[in-house]
Amino acid sequence: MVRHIRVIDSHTGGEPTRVIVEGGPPLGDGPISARRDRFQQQFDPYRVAVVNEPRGSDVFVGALLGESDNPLCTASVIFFNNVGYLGMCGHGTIGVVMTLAHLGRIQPGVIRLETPVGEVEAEWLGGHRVRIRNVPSYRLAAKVPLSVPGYGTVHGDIAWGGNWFFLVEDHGLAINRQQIPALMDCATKIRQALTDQGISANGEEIDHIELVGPSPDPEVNARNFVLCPGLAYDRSPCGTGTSAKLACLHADGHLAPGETWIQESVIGSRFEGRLVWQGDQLLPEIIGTAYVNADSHLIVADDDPFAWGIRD
Ligand code: PYC
Repeated sequence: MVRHIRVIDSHTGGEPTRVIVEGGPPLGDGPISARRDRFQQQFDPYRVAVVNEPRGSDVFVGALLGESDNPLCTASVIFFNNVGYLGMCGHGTIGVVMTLAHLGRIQPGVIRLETPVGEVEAEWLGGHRVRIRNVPSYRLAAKVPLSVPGYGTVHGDIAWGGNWFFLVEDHGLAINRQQIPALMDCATKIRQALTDQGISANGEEIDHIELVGPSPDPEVNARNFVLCPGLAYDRSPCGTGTSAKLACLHADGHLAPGETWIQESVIGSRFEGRLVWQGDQLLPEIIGTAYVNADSHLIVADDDPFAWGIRD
């Protein structure tokens, strides 16, 4: 038997998103959290086939487009990666919007998307630019001390931006491409130290590590290096990570609602971020660009020993 899965690839600031638009797992209907659980429990091989080697890589974020129960939402989206499922994904949402534009399913303007952690607003601004209004972000704890083998004690803020982040400034490393091996080592050890020392976000795993530092460009507010759950680093400035950072800045009195924050990634791609009031909620907004770079059919054939990908 041969299955075909149609996917559309894009990248947002260098970080890839692969959207399943046809031939995905038959998750049925019901609340998105139940469909995400069904994906994980009964159809996980689709995740591995789509984003892992040999078709993908550790860097890919996958997105399954589906119908939404909510008539106000254009679609539902379940994000996944090389090791599991994500609550939200900022760069991925920007990629999904450009994918919907590529398919001719949307025109420039505002849409709503349903994700497992809540509804998000997105606006195709025309061209390759997209604005997303994320779920509410907040800081849970400030300057939590953490002893990291080889690095001494560092301090991190625990913050939610649609995923859980540990944001560290006192890591002692420059954030640039040449330092990527050192940044990987430091962030991986921080992640392990959180696990070893039982530090969580009220019992939930903190699975994203964000190292923050200055950019050489005075027009940029900060650069980051974000380690994702599957131990790949985000090539984009990370939409949920930027959301978490905005929440920390606001909590410290360093960012007023409406003020712009330019966040740069370790490879130099940029997001424009700000916090905006929506009713009584302060929500993070991110503007970024994405480019569709493939529209293809994956072939999953029974006689291929790695048809369903290489599981991590
Ligand atoms: O942009 O939110 C994001 C993200 C999460 C993981 C990779 N990118």
